[in-house]
Amino acid sequence: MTYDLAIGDRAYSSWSLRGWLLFDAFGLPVRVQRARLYTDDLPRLLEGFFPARTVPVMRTAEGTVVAESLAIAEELASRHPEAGLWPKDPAARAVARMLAAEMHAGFTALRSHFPMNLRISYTGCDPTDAVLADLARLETIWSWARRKTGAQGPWLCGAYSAADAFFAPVAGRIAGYNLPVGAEAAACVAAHLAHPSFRRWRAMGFADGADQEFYRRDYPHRPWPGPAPLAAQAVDSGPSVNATCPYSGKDVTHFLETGGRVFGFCNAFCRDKTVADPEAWSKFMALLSDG
Ligand SMILES: N[C@@H](CCC(=O)N[C@@H](CS)C(=O)NCC(=O)O)C(=O)O
Repeated sequence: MTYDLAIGDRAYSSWSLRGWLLFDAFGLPVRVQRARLYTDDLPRLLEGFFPARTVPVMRTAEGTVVAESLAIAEELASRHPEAGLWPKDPAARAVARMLAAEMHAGFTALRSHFPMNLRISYTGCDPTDAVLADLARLETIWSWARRKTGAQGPWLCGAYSAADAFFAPVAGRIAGYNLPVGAEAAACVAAHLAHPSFRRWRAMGFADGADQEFYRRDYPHRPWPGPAPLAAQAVDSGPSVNATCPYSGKDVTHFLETGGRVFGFCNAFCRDKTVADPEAWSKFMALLSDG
């Protein structure tokens, strides 16, 4: 059973990130259709997902359209109880549900002052009092959730759950605008930035097209605080170590160079997402270590 999921630009669409993580981080199969925010592409894409107004929106195998990230989480959890979207323990599950719902409905100052932009990290951003209040609330409920559920690792309710997926864009904002949080929240942010699904999403976000002007800010830049990607660059031509694409098995047409070796892919998107973060892609890393 495969789902269709409509999303916006990966670098900028925080709700789309939540929606996609509900599949990717829990091993659920999904076919993605993407449209650029602020263009006619988005309403055009949504025509196929009537009556959705926003992304993310999914269509189930039997053709039912489910918009709203919280509804997507609940529907997937009901259909795939084995996937572990919510914690099994009833008390931890209640905490996770509350956290996701509060994120869905709140944190408006943080969201409007610091829109998610996973392509860059700024510094010197001077959060307003309203943003600082949102960050304090975030730290309160994160810490409460971890204590309440006895979470040992960095995630909010024990194992990674839908509650963590809901806060992944906030982690992106804290990283992207260098927002002040204490050590416990900073560890949670670092775990998001290193999470394999988050890394793949961010890498694809660099391959989605040009920067969106709406998200450009004048703050000074700093290096992205997540794992530093292996150095790789797009190159015009082969020959490459491999004759067929590590992802599709088709003949290679687009190339990247890393560590003095050239590797091929069957399209620009797959080449560029690999350039952005080679280690995010296990099939490429297998090729790199074999090649
Ligand atoms: N409450 C919705 C919010 C979705 C949302 O606002 N998505 C934005 C993109 S991040 C969107 O589709 N904007 C297009 C528009 O509002 O026309 C959810 O949980 O999915």
